[in-house]
Parts: sequence; C-alpha cells; structure tokens
Amino acid sequence: MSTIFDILSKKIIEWRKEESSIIEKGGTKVLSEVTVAQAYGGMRGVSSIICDTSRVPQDQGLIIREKPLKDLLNKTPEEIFFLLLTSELPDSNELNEFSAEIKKRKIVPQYVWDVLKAMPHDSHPMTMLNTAILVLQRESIFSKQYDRGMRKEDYWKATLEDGLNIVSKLPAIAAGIYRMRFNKGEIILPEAEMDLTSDYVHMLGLGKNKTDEFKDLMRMYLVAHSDHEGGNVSALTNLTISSALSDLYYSLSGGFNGLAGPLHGLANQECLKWILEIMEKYGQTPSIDQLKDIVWDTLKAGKVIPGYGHAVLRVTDPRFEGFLQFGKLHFPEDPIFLTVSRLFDIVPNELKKVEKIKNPWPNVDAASGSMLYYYGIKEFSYYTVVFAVSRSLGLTAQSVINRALNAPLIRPKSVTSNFIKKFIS
Ligand code: CMX
Repeated sequence: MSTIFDILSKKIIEWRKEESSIIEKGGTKVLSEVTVAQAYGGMRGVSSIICDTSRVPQDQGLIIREKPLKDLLNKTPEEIFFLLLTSELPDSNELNEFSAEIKKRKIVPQYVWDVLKAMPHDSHPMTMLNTAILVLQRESIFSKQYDRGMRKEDYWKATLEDGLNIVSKLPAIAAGIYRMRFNKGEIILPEAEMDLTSDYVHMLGLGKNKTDEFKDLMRMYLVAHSDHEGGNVSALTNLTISSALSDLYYSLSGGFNGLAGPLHGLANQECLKWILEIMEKYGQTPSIDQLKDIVWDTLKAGKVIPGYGHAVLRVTDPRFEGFLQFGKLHFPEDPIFLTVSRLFDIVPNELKKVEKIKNPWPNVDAASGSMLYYYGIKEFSYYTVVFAVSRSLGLTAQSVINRALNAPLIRPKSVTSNFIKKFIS
C-alpha cells in the first residue's frame, strides 16, 4: 500500500518535468495583458497565477481537477482532499490509508485551548480560529526542518506534514470554538475512529435531532467550499505568504483573515443576518413585492446584496444549486429556506437592472447559512469558520503543490499614479 507521500513523490517528478517543458516550449507566449483599468480594478480578469487544484470557468463554476463540482457533491472531504492533492480520486485502499493518516493527528494540544479561553468573550469566531492556528505554529515541521537546512526538494513533504496536522485538528478546534464562544458547555473531544465530517458534527454537540441528515449536509458543505482556484482573496493570500517560505500555519491563517471579509467568506454571515432582518420586518415568508422592496432599499442604502455577484462567475454558482437542492429535498417548507429560494426567484432580475453589476446570480453564500441555521447552528458569526475548515483542504493542496514545483516568491510590480498619468499621455 502506498502512502500519500509515496503517491505524490511519483506524481511530483512528472509535474516538475511537465512544468519545465511548458516553460521551454511556450515561456515567451503572452498569457494576459493588463490595462490601466485592470490595474486600478483589482486585477480582475488578469491571468497570471498557475493553480492546478481547481478552476472556475465563468460559465460553469467550480471544477476540481477536471471534475465538475456537481459530480463530487456525494464525496467525502477526505476523498476531495486526496483529489486536490494528487489529481485523482482515491481507490478504497488509498482512501483507508489516507483517512488513517488524518485520524492519527487529531489531538489538539492543551495550550491552544488555554489561549482560546483567555481571549475576550466577544472575540469573533474567525479571530479565535486564526489565533488557534497561529498558536499552533510552534508545531510546524516545515519551520523546524527549514532551520535545520532542509533540501529544497523536500519542502513539499514538510508542507504536507503541516497540512495533514492542521486539517485533522481543525474540526476539533472549530467545534471547540463554537462551544466556548456560544456557551454550549465543555468542549467535546475527538473520537479516534471517526471521519472528519462525523467527528466535526459529534464535537459540535448539537444534540441528536436529525443527526444523519445534518452529517450529510456537513459532508457536502465541507466538499463544496474546499477550493475555488488560486486568485480569490484567501487563496492568493495563502499562496503569497507561502511563497516567502512562511510555513502553512502562517499562510493558512493569513488566507483565513481574508476569508473573514464580508466581500468574501463572511458574506454567508451577512446573508443570513440580512434574511433574518427581512423576516423580522415582514413576517415569516415575505411576499415577492416585499422582497423586491427590500432589495432596492438595500441597494439605495449603498449596500451590497450579500450572497449575490461574483468576481469570476457569470452564472448561478453550482455550489448554491447543490444547497438549494438539498433544502428542497429535506426542508422545503422551512420559512428561512423559503425566503432564500424566493430571493433567488427575484434578486437576479432586479440586479440585472443595475448596469455596473456584472453577475446578478447567487454565489454559495446565498444559501449555505440557511442550511446551517436549519440544523441548529443559529449563531451566524460562526458560519465563516465552517467555510474555513473546508477551505483548508484546497489551500493546503495549493501550498504543497507550489512548494513541490518550487514556485518562486510572488512579487508583482506596482506603479504609481504619476507613472500612469505620464504613461497614458
Ligand atoms: N449587490 C450590490 N452591488 C453589487 C453586487 C451585489 N451583490 N455585486 C457587485 N456589485 C457592485 C460592486 O460593489 C461594484 O460597485 P462599485 O463599482 O460601486 O464598487 C459593481 O457592482 C461592479 O462589481 P462587479 O464587477 O460585478 O463585482 P466585483 O468583482 O467587483 O465584486 C463581489 C465581486 C463578490 C465582491 C461582489 O459581487 C459583492 O460584493 N457581492 C456581495 C458579497 C458576496 O456575496 N461575497 C461572496 C463572494 C463569494 C466568496 O468569495 O465567498
């Protein structure tokens, strides 16, 4: 039986050869040009990063290693993590071996809990998550081996060690944060034999009601948020930090600080907050006309409609579609879910009337919060933490691959506005 390290060792030899050959054959070809407007516009549409774990065509949405997300929504996070890392889904032996590798690293050191307990009680759950990851940085294998003079060829192995350690501990840390921050009682320790999803659900300790259904939702949630190519805020931040050879604890927490922004991962918190405000104002299931009014009130107040729009996508996010189908199957009559699906019926048409908005369609955050709410996670400031547990899979895989391919320091050139003024005249 091969370990993930053996499997990747073989693949990385091939990937290195392939990269050299691509650069040799086509290194001088122009991939993308940058206009002045793009330089001022957050580099939107500039292709200048290589990321092989997934891609997001604007008319299709997430494709992980050439497999569209809709074909992966029945998989487990362990299978997806393996796929992200290796480019192939595991067979049953590989999956058992890989799952065992994850299970044996679950235990969170006591000092992490001590630090979290010492934090102010109103700390945002994302601040607690990032603090926990940074406190754990002293465990970094990469950092220790780098200090001892590790060879460049081995950087990826140490990064993978760090990644496996972080990914396997995150459910316990995230669940512990939930229980501490929202006064749910003592933290619940991980079970040695449970997979990532079952253990996370077990440690959240939400009670026994509809546990299997919630477990299925959580499995799908952890799969759907796992990766979204390399240019979004959290991915690019992670890759930039890790390009300085900062270890994965630094880069992942840096990426998650970006995920904590309302235009990125925090949109799921904002979205449910917005929906609950609407329901409080108009009653259980607002009418179409009432929803139209609230959309325009929100836009006229200069605010964004959370969960709608995307920097890359120009169609309904397949992750949103996956959650919508799940809700229709399991709780079609739930008032919050009904509001989510009724918003989907009207928001795109209203946003189409605003010329500057390039994508009027929902992204994943328009539905994901309502799913967690239904199964008892009612504290919406927690939602981005669940997103982060999932995104750790993709960010880890991206960092491992970049270290394997010796991706250089990321260092684009900035120019001044004076330079641009002279340049355009
Ligand atoms: N509601 C209102 N206005 C919106 C909008 C929305 N949902 N989506 C875009 N716009 C506005 C932008 O704010 C921008 O306005 P200004 O020029 O006045 O700044 C204009 O339309 C053009 O934006 P765009 O090119 O269509 O979109 P961007 O690439 O600049 O931004 C995003 C993308 C996601 C930040 C934006 O659509 C947005 O703010 N959406 C709401 C927040 C959200 O759901 N974020 C989650 C995204 C998914 C994720 O990463 O997790």
